[in-house]
Amino acid sequence: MTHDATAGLGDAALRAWWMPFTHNRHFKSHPRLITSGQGAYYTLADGRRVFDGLSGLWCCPLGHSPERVVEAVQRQVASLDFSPSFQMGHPAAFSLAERIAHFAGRPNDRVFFVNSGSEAVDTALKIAVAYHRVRGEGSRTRIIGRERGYHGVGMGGISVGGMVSNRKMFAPLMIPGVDHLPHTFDPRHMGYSRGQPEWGVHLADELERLVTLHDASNIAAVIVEPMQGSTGVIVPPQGYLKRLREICTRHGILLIFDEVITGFGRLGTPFAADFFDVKPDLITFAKAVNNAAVPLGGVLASDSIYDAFMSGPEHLIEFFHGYTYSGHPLGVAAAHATLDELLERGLIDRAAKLAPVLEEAIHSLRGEPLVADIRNLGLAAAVDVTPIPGKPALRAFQVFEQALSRGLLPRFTGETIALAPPFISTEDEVRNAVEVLRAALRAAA
Ligand code: PXG
Repeated sequence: MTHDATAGLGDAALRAWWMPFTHNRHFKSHPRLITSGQGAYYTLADGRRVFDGLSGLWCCPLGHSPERVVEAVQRQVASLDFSPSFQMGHPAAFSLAERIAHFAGRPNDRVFFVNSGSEAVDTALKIAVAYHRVRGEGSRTRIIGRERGYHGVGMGGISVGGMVSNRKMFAPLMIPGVDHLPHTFDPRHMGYSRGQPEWGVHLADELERLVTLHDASNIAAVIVEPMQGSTGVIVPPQGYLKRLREICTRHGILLIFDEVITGFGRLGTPFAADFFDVKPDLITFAKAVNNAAVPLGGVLASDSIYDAFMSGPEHLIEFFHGYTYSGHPLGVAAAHATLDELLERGLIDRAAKLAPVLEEAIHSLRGEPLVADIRNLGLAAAVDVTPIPGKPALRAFQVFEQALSRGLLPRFTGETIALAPPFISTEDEVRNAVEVLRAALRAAA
């Protein structure tokens, strides 16, 4: 008999899973279990349907179990479940790489496949450092990240990241030679901004200061999320990313956009690079690339970076890096189907059209109890709540619980509640999600 994984959970099972980024003790005494998902809604173990206010974890723009993705994965697992990608390859991974490069408007780019955002980040950092070395500039090893940045949980990602809780326990494991730009959030100058704040472009000049401090000849790359997602939808000031690009170009430093959240349409354009009209040298992606049906991520690298590696004898490996599951057939099949859906149904335009609806709605929460700031960009928004003195992060959790009991699953981290609905949402669903959040704020106050 096969194991019935959906049966009611006993204490022993609840005990066994050490859950990621979760308050395990509290969770296990108050489990919140999702048993199925369809379209923009999850069904919880008690049978209630809740609106998926964060598209899973920013990763399901098509909603849940979209037919085309389901069928593509089913077909794939029945015909080729796994294929090695070291010294062998399967056709659909090549055609996906080509499609993604075109989708990104970077048709000459090469795509390196990985299985998660964290792996994409560590891969991009390795490419950057190795790139300078193969060009004979091996002293360029430093990486510049940014405060409040989130780049996953690999050793490279936590080193360049800037969220203290993700770093403080692991100091001895961090890669050396990293420095950080200041984050760009200052509520005194940009409180309740709609879209990009007008204030703050000068913060990009901090990169010049770091170049002066370390010397460009020692710096390999700068990595930033074009819009900081995990730390609470921190939107770059107008002109900021363009200025980072100029400074990087002037000093021969590679610019990496970590688009794990923004890639594949979240801002209403294929990538944030399109939204901001800035061309990074490397782009990381994951999550929405295949609607998260199967873990998949990747790095887009400009052809000049790829070409720099293509020296030496042709029978030798050029880049000693890769994962057993790089280009996994199931992840690749899900990505083809996701791209079909995004493109044929015009869902990225739909995200762009929903963005002002979300903006109007979310900013109408200004003045509601507990609200300390509101930010938005594309189909993403965040509300900061006033902390409970001496109990960090508890307030946002209380608002989250109130929202969940009213049929909305938002995201809470720190003192922030975030929303990033699926692209298939209707305008009414977006407005309604914000009304539920309003009721939750009032109830939690
Ligand atoms: N880079 C960025 C910019 C991310 O947002 C990662 C890398 C790591 O991806 P993986 O696939 O290794 O988890 C992320 C992940 C949230 C939330 O609620 C955000 C992420 C993951 C889970 C929750 O903000 N971002």
